[in-house]
Amino acid sequence: MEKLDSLVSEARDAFDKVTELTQLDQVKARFLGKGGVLTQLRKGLGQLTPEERPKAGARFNEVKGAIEQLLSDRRDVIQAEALVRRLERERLDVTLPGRDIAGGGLHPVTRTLERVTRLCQSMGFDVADGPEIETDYYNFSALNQPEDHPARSMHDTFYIEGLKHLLRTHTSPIQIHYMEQHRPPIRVISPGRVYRVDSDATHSPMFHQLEGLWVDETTTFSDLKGVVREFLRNFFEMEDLEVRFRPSYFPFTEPSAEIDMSFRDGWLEIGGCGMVHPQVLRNVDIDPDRYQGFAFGMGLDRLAMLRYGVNDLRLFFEGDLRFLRQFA
Ligand code: 2NL
Repeated sequence: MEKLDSLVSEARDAFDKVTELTQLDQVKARFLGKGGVLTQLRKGLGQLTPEERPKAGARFNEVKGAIEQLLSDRRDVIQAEALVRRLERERLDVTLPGRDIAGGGLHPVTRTLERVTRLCQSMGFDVADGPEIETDYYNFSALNQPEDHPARSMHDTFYIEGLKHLLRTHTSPIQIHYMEQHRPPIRVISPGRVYRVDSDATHSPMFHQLEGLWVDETTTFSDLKGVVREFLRNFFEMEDLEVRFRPSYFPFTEPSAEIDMSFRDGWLEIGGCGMVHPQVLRNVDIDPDRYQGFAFGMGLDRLAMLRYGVNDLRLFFEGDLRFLRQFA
């Protein structure tokens, strides 16, 4: 029983040495565990005489209670110290100025798209959208593009799982859908992303087009010239901008022309146009003997490059914020 007296200070010393909760459990086992010192001592009580036993039992309980109290106190201290350390580590200086929220901005091609959309709406055009994955029919056949036309080759077109679906190579399929759903008079523009197997300083595999379509009973080539010229003069805010129509060929227009605009000392090709081919009208169940119309197409990225003075198309699609921030 003498052992009981020194046990409390022995436990105090052992607990005080511990600085981590996990270690504390090990030391606790040494004193209070199944194979611990106290359990051994309690077994020894059985060897005492019945007279000795009550006093020794009471003393045993006293010591056990004291050790349990020491353990619990030490645990509180360790936890409190850990909390102080953590608060110190995670200290927040609430007086620091906040971080700026980076201001976003519209992409220069998006700004151009919104500008041409607004402009065409003011000229009475509706705005239509459509899927970027198209069928061969809407992208080619409906537009009078023959089966053996070079644009249909794998070389120029991104096909998707076979030859039936593809990424649209122009925005014309939007207008085919539109003509299937609307009857003349039709005045619509279709800006959007298009895709071609092509990549260099002036060609990106993804680029943007703007197409316009006007179909009515008396719509003529001179209406086409007036609309395109007015559009370009408004877009570039140049009242004396010259526009030139140069004979060309597209399967979906007849006659067809390239659109050139005056630029520095010469001419710059900016798009193509023509009178909608009678077969295209027939394909959407519009009678070509009663209706006629014109269509034009331009590269939106090209318009954006000219407006903002950018000389490499790829800069638009590399996602370099140092470049893009200049337009926000
Ligand atoms: C270009 C040339 C052009 C069209 C697009 C068109 C659409 C329908 C019917 C007939 Cl639904 N034509 N679109 C016509 C001529 C030229 O685009 O150089 N684009 C960048």
